[in-house]
Amino acid sequence: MSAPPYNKLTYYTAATPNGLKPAIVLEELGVPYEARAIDIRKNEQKEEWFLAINPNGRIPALKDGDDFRVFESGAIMLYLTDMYDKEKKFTYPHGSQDYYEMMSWLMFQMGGLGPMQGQANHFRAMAPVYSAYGIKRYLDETKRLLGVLEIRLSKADWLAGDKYTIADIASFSWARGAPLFLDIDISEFPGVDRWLKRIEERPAVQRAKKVPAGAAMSDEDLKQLLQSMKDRVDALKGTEKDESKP
Ligand SMILES: N[C@@H](CCC(=O)N[C@@H](CS)C(=O)NCC(=O)O)C(=O)O
Repeated sequence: MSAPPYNKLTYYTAATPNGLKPAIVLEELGVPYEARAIDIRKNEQKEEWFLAINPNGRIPALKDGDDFRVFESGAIMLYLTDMYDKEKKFTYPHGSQDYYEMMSWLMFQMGGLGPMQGQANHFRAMAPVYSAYGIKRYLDETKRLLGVLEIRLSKADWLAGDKYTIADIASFSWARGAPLFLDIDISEFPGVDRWLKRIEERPAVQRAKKVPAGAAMSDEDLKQLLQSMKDRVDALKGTEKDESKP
């Protein structure tokens, strides 16, 4: 079999922070791709056909051609830049110092900001119980990680080197949700705030926010939905109620 790329991209996604990351890369690169919406509320990501593409049963995932798959959003971003960013507009040459700096920030997001902020979102807006401990633990950790971004972004425009790369795209996709999901006052992180605005205004980012078609919500609608979710969790405060139990 010939080696990739196969120039036939199918992107399996939903309107979530992890889904947004490769969608931005696809839109920035301007490569043709088909977006296939996965309904995670109906657990489509756990169906057998999808597990053959991502054994972890989560979005996002990518196919290039009929038989080649990549899963994990960080791996998908690396695949896309390796194969479809020949001019290295959003990455650096393999082996360079900048490349490893970019990789370090990418791993920081994949292993830190994403999982911690994801848990904070869960305890704050999705949990079947009210857990003051869970909310505080993950909210504090999310703020600490935003503080790590701030150390860099208070004195530089971009996370790695002197240009916008997949490292910025990865952390942007999560950090932008911190005020909406967690009521974090982003003005406490002024460098992060400036960087978020710098990325948000890019046309490719605006297009990526609408991928997959029909699934994405406006920030205003999302805000309202999240408030109702947080109100439900707040109503459990001071009770022993566990809504996961019949
Ligand atoms: N480390 C994975 C995380 C993927 C992930 O957590 N995806 C979420 C949406 S953002 C999902 O599919 N949730 C549904 C589920 O857990 O079944 C990545 O970066 O691709």
